[in-house]
Amino acid sequence: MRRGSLVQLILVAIAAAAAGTAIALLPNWLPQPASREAGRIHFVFWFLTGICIFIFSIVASVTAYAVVKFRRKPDDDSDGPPIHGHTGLEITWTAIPAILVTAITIVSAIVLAKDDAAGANPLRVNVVAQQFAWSFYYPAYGNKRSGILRLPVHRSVLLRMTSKDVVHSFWVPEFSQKQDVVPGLHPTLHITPTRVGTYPVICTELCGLGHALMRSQTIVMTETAFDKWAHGAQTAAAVGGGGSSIFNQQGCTACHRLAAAGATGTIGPDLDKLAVEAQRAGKPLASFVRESIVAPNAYVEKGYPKGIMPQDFGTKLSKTQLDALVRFLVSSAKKGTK
Ligand code: HEC
Ligand SMILES: [Cu+2]
Repeated sequence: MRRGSLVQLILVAIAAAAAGTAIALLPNWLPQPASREAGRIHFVFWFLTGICIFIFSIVASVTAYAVVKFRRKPDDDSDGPPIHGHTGLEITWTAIPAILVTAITIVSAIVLAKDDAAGANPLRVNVVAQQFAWSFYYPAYGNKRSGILRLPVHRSVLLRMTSKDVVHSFWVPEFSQKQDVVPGLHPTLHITPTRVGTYPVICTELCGLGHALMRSQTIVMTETAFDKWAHGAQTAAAVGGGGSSIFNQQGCTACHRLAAAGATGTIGPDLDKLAVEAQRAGKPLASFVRESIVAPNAYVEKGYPKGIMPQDFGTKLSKTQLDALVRFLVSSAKKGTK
């Protein structure tokens, strides 16, 4: 190859590498990582992307060079010269990919092993998925239940997952890990949050009519704030809890708007308008509220999908809890209409 051709080849390769790097870096492809594990996964991602840009620049430059340099002349119908391989070239294009693939394997294996190492004393949280809601239980705090995944920052957390019905999949984009939740299996996922903040919890497995609505939140808090929440909530649960705290703990807030509980959900009907809704259903307020919780399908509010509201509150809540909840909703509805 002549010197000038080599320079052209290198120039095209540099241009291709620059274009590849711009496409990789300019759009914000990935969310800012919020866990130690996500940081490592992002490292693997960029390691791979770097290798891809390198390979791309070689392929693009050789292709462009060949297309321009060896273009057929308009009146040239002859065959090209026969070529019988090139041992040096073949060794090179086998050895380089082999080295790269081995490097990817080693880096990925190290990251997988590190990400799975939960340490001796992780905070255990049981994650329960069901059509179409997430519940989180804290065995270390009297099996405290929450509709929101609250985690202390910088603490190793081990999530153990259960599905009550079909296959769901747990995903927090900022944690970079996805875990399928298959009925009958109890997969675990290890997370060490590194950033205080609120991030979405998303179901990423098509699981039925309400799949798109199967969302919650994870709130990463300081150790002190988490302790306060965990212990405070436990006491409330121990005494049966007021209607407002039951409303929060049971995850009603994720789907309903209710000023009295500071809830802003939009998946289900606005519970600040309960009095009007009961009237429309033609039922007394208290029995309408009770029926809506215990048997949501008995009356389905117009414009809202059937079967999204969990069907098992009737069995999950104790009688005292249910009474408190109904009292709370009825009294806030009455206040709302005054
Ligand atoms: C996954 C979302 C979701 C959750 C969680 C949820 N709901 Fe609902 N809820 C709905 C939807 C959707 C409807 C409307 C369809 C229906 O009536 O089944 C509804 C209806 C209702 C109604 C009847 C309102 C009306 O105007 O008809 C009441 C009352 C109610 N929910 C209370 C609660 C309470 C209390 C909780 C917590 C214990 C709760 N919901 C949890 C989605 C949810
Ligand atoms: Cu789901």
